[in-house]
Amino acid sequence: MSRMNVDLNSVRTMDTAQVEQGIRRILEQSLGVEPDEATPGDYWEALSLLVREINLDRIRNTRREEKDGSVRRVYYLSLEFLVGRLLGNNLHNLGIYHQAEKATASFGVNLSDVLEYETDPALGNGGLGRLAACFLDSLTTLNVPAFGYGINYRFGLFKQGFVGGKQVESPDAWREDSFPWGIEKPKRKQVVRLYGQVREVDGKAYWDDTQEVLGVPWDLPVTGYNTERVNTLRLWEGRATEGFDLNSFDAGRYQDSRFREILAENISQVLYPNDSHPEGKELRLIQQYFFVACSLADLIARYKREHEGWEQFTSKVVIQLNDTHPAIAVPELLRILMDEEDFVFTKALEICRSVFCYTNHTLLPEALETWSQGLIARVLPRHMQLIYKINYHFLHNEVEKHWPGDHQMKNRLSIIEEPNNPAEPQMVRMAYLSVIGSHKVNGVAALHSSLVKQKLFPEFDELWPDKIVNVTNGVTPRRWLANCNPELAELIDSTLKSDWQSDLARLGELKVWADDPEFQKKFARIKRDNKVALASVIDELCGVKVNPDAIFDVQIKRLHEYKRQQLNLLHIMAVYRRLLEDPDLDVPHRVFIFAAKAAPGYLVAKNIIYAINRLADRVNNDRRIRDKLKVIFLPNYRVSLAEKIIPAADVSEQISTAGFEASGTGNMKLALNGALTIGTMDGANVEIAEEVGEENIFIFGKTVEEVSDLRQRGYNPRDIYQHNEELKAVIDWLASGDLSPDEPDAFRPLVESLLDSDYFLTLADYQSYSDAHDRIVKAWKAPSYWWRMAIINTASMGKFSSDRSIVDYCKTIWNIGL
Ligand code: GL9
Repeated sequence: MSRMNVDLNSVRTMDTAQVEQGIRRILEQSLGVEPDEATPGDYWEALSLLVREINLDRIRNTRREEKDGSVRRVYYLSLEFLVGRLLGNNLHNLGIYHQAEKATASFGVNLSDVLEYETDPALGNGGLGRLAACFLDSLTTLNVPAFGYGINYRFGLFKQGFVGGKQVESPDAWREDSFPWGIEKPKRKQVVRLYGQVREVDGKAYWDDTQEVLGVPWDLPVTGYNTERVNTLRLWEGRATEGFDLNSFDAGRYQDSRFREILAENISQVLYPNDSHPEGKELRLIQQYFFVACSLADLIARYKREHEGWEQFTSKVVIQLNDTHPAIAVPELLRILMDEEDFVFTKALEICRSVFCYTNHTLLPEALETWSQGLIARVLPRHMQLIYKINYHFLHNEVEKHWPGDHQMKNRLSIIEEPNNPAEPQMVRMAYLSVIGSHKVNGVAALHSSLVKQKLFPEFDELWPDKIVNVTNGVTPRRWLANCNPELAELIDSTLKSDWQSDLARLGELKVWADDPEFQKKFARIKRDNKVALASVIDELCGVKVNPDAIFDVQIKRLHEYKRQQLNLLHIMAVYRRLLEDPDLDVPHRVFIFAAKAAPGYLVAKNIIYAINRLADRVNNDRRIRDKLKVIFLPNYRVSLAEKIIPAADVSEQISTAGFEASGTGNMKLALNGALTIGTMDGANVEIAEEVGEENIFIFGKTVEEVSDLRQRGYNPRDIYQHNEELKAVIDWLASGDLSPDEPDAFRPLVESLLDSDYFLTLADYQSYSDAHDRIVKAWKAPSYWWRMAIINTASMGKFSSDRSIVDYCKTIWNIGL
């Protein structure tokens, strides 16, 4: 693997005076404003443009270095990249954050105010998209030649507001704000074909009469920590192939030409806001194919510029499929190899299998993508043929060889799912296509990967015992500690005197300080400062004053029943009742903080948001409980808000039903910043518990085995409801309409979901959860004990750096030596 060795020391050592000169030059010459008239927004723009100049220099150097083609490149295909704001992160990676701080101060402006002017690109739904962004940061930091490929959505994830406590969505037209990071590359545009039909002549397939759209790339620079390398995130935008088509207008085919334009421009308009069930819409399938086709054509063109022939393709290219969203890449590469490059099928499939790998991010059955055979055949007729061909080969050679004569097995493993009812369409299972087309499949945490083997793909695991592997997720310590919590980063710097940011395992050395009263004091002081800062955000956004000496207990993630915000809600209702019964109760003050977006069509999730907001209204205005309890729902959760909440959290709620959260990554970010986890044995919580030790985490609830036993025995939530007095009281209260007098039945969807089926076992885990909270209260009352645990949590998070995840991918999946 080639280590970059480009001399950019002049940049690395840019001093305050140079940054100051740069800002002045750009203000005057590019933005046309005098420094003393410039607004903080102008400073943001000037500083961003300065950083952009540096990045562009480095991108050119990176490209020059790689021209000899000696390296294997990683191509990370993902429909989502939740990159977050880039200026602060770039300054940090370039090693000029402090210089920029001083330079802006010399103009009389505060850098952290300046950074707030950046729009927060929300090109993802949640964990899956944010993971892709952390991975790009780590790939670059580790000097791995890599490209991210995705879509440059005009509208990111919707903005969330509350009206009377209910979620309302509005469009996020983020590109209307100035955003100097993206650079259009019209020369690298691609033509994508859709629809049409396939003709066969002499055994060769021709895909004709297609509609064509253009993909135009926008490049975002991806900087790494302590490296000169800058990788590229290439995001495609749909355009019409030509403007107004006079020929078809003359021929009376006006509609055809308009259709092309409308189709093309719609492709990259919106990110679909569902986090757990695919939207079976034609446009979504087109989005998937569009970005896959552009990306494959682009990477093949790059390969051809650097190499003769196809011999080296599999040793120079590896393509990671982020979930099944880009799975159509398998038949697309097959099509290119067979129809355009004249490979025979078996050889083409072999090539596909050596370059593709697939990451599974969820076990939720409703989240497993399928497309109707008819839809694929209409939009991508050649691809549907090739999927049949892959399937035939797989079933009649590979499955037949392993399970001779077993027709049931062929049915089970077929890429094409036969409907139970013949009136229903045949469905194409994208996960099976991904497994069959890849050389490795990975889950995202140890528990998840073992469930992928045992529950999701047991037959594939038997057929190919080495194919399914684990790579536990990670988060970048640059954004999620160094940038978002500079005070803690400084304390760690001065304590360890080593570069923990590029070797997070070094945090382990902090453990010797865990009992040191002086160190504890500093650690606690920093947490308090961060809580004061968050308190002012809360006041600004919610108009509620919270006490920074209270326990800040946070649950921040998408709203989903399996994540069980409703469990948190029921418990807070119980705490409130206890306080009403005895306002003198000797308990610490507590602030429960939520932030979460619900998919716009997910009614129960929206109902939970409404219930929390209604409860918050009641609790926060009740003087009887003397501020001992506050409930906050921060609107419009996004990366930049997470960066403010995480450093201020004392308690991290990771309370999913065991077996449902594939990994979680917020759990890692929060523990890294010294929050104590209350969590189930699910996802990466299991590994967090292993790292911090069970005495430093509050584990509760049923395990995966207990969940499945309980289901098998037959679970009736009403049994628990009848026998748990407190739980019964809060559910009755919720059902009574007391929290929503204007709309007495408002919470019926939630109450029914809890009492009728309780699929996610909220009631079954309630008592154990409530007991775990009592243990938290007890621990809080002994500060030296609490801060010891918090320090041990931070010190034990070394494993959860995304650098470690990327090293694992390099070793076990990509065959890249570091
Ligand atoms: C997810 C899983 O649910 C998380 O547990 C996991 O940490 C991430 C990253 O691997 O992937 N899968 C998934 O579809 N989402 C995840 O967060 N959902 C969203 O991104 C909204």
